[in-house]
This record gives sequence, structure tokens and C-alpha cells, in this order.
Amino acid sequence: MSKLNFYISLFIISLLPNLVIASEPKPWQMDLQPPSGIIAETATDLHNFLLVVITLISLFVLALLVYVCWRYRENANKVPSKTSHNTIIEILWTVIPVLILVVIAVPSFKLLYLQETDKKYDMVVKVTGAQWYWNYEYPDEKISFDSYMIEEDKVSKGQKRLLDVDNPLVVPEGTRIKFLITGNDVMHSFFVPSLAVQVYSIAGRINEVWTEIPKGPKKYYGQCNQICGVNHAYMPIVLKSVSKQDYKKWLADAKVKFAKVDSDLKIVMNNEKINKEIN
Ligand SMILES: [Cu+2]
Repeated sequence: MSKLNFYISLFIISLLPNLVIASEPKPWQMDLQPPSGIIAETATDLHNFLLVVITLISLFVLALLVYVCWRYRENANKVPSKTSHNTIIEILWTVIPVLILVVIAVPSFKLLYLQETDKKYDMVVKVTGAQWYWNYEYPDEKISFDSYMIEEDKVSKGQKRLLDVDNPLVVPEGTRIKFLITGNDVMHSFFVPSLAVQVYSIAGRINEVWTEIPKGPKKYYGQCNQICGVNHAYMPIVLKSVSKQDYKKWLADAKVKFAKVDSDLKIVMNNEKINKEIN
């Protein structure tokens, strides 16, 4: 293989992670999951920038320590200096870190502003954390359903152990979604790494966050990341984006499949009515 071919192959291989149809953790993964959507992309850029800054600072401090250990060792520095103040150095070690923090603050506040203030969204999903499953509600469609992890002994081919669920959260591709996140019992946390969504689910309180689901059908895997009890590790999140037509089909089916609660309620009300009539 010529050198050029080798580099072309390397380039193609480097593109492969972007072609996968699921965002999920990989064995021996070192970096963040590839970001999806503007928030995750901005957060990943900030992370990469900070990685450079902290690496440079750590190397600089390490170099200073090594130099001081070598230059002022006992053999080379028989009479130690009694200096305890140096105005110029003191000004420098105060002003330079402040400047570095200001430089970090600019992209950091930009990201925070993007996450907290953009109110343009296409649909709302209410997420409720419970011991130990998630409940998803589509207020505009009047459907709600529970999402449980598939037990290890029931995982079928193509499903991921500890990650796949019976009822994924299905959303149309290319939409902006506002999540309203609340809790049913103890604290949980709704965490989907590739979308950079991580929000606490707390009983009696609603937290909100928005995210943009990019175009293209894909599965986004996540997990509860607030230690919430004995089955904390067994309440994964699966967010499945599908085409707009497939979403419509899913919605029509879901309205039938998840109408159980309503019909149960009707049965209870009917029974009460019958009981009243009998009495
Ligand atoms: Cu939890």
C-alpha cells in the first residue's frame, strides 16, 4: 500500500464514528461520545479548549517545580535566600490567572446562555424519574408510558445488555425538544451524553432543558446518573429519532397501545356507576 493510500484509509476510518446509527458507550472509550446537535457540539468544543488550557497550565507548573528542585538543591545553593516578598511576581500570579479565567468565562457563559435561554422548540416531552424506570409523557398528544430496561436474560439479538429498553422515547428527527424533568420518589438524573443533556429529576419540582435532535434516524443511549438506590444501574434511557412519517405512524400506534390507563380509569368509573345504581 502506498503512503498516500494509507493516509486516505486512515482518513476514511476516522470518519466512521460519524456514520454509526447509535450514540452509545464503547469498550475502552477514552473520549466523549461524538456530539449530536448544537448544544452538544458547543459543549464538546468548550471541553476540547479547556483540555488544551489545563494541559498547558499543568506543564508550566511542572516545569517550574522541576526547575526549582534542580536550581535550588542543597549542593547548588549553599546559602538559602531569606526573600519572602516580590511585588512583581505577586502581581503576575494574581493577574495572569484572572486573565485566564476571563478567557475561559467567555465561551463558558455563551454555552450557558444557549442552554438556558433559547425558547424555540417544536415539541415538549415530560420525563419522570422513578425507582427504577422512566416515564415519558407527551402532553400535546395526551400519551404517557413507562420505559423499563430489558432484563439481562431476555435480551435478544441486536439489543444491548443493560442499555436497551422495552419502550424507547420516540421523537421525530430534526426537531428541537423541550424536556420537562421531574421525579416520583428519590432524586434521579436524566443523562444522554451525546446530546449533552444532564438534568436532575426531583420530586415536586420541574427542571427544564432543550436539545436539538439532528436529522437522520438514530438511537441515543443514556442512563440515570444520580445514585438512586439498588437498581440505579438498571434504568437506562433510549431516545430514538425517526423520520417524520415514521413518527406519525408510531404516534398512532402509541395512542392505542398506551391508552390502557384511560380505559382502566373508565372501567373503575363504570364500576362505581354500576355500584351506585345497585345500591
Ligand atoms: Cu435513578
